[in-house]
Amino acid sequence: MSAVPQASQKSGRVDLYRRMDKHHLAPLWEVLHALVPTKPQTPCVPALWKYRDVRPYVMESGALITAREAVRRVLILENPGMRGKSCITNSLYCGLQLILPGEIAPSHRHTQSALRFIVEGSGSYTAVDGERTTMHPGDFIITPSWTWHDHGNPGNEPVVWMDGLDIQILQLFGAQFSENYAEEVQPVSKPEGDSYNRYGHNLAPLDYTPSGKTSPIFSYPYAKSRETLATLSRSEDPDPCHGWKMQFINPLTGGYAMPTIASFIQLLPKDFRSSAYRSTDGTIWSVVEGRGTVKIGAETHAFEPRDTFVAPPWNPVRFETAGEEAVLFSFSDRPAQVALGLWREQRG
Ligand code: 1HN
Repeated sequence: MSAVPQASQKSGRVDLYRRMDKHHLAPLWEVLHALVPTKPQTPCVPALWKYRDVRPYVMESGALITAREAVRRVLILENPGMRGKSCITNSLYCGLQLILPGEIAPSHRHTQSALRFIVEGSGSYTAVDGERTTMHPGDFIITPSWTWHDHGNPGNEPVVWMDGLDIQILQLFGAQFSENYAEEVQPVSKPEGDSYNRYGHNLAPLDYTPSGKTSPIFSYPYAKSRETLATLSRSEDPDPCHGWKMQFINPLTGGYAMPTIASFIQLLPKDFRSSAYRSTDGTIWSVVEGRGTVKIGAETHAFEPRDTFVAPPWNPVRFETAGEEAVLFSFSDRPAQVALGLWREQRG
C-alpha cells in the first residue's frame, strides 16, 4: 500500500473523523508525532526582562492598587511564547512583587510552593508559620506548601522581590487548594531567625524528625551564600559550564529545599566564556551582581543586575563576562523531574 492516501481514502478518513468527533473520539495517528517528539518541544521561548524597563510599571501599579486590595501586587513575567497562561516556563510561574512602606499583603495558604528572591530594597518581611523573616537583596526565602504566609513592609523603602511558584505543576495534577487566614496578619509566635538558628548551623533539635518535604529553614541570607561563592572561587577552578555554582538544600536531608523547585546560586569569573550546557529543566535566572551576556538557543541577551531571564527546556545556555564577575540566582523544576526519573543534562 502506498504511504500517500488516495483521494477516496482521504475523504473517507475526514468523514470518519467528523462522525466520531461527536462521540469525543480522535485519531491518534494524526497527532502521534507531536505527542511524542524526538526531543523536547515547547512553546516556551528564551526571554529577558530588563529591570530598567520593568521597574516603572511595577512602581506605577503601586500608585494604582494597594497590596491589600490586590492581595498580592505582582506583575507576572509571562513567557512571550505562552502569553495569557501566567507562566514563564511550561511548569513554573514567575512574577515581581511590590510592597510599599506601611503595606501588608494578607495571610493565606495554598498547596503551591513558593520562593522569594529579593531584587530591590530592604526592611519588608515575610511571615511563614508564625516566624517573620526580614528581607534583604539577594536573600532566598521559601514558603512551603500549605503554610500560612503574609508579607509586610514596616520599613521606609519600596521592596521588590521575584516570586517563583509551581502553579502549573499543581494545575497539571489538579491538586490545588487554598484558603485565607481568619485575620489579615497571622500572629507572630517565634522570634526572628528561629528556624535558621535551629536548623541552619549543622545542628538539629534533639527530638527532631523531618515532618515534610520542605526545608525547615525559611531564609537563606545572601551574605552567607555570597561568602561561600567567594571562598570557593579562591580555592578551585570554575566549572567550564557553570562557574562556581551551588544549590540551596534542605540541611536535614541534603535534598532540594522544596519538593518541586530547585534553586541555585552561581558566580561567573570575570572574562569568562562558558561551555554550552543544556538540561530538561527550563530555568529562570535573576542577576544579582555584574554584567555579561547570555546566549540561550540562538538568542543573545545582555544582562545587568536585577534583570530576569529564562532558558526553555533543552536550550543550550552560554555565559560571557568581561572585566567583572557576575552572581546569578536561578530556579527550575528539577526536583520534580528527578523524582519522576525524567531529568537529563548535556554539557558542551
Ligand atoms: C502568592 O500567594 C504569592 O504569597 C505570590 O506572595 C504570587 C502567584 C500566584 C498565586 C499565589 C505570595 C502568587 C501567589
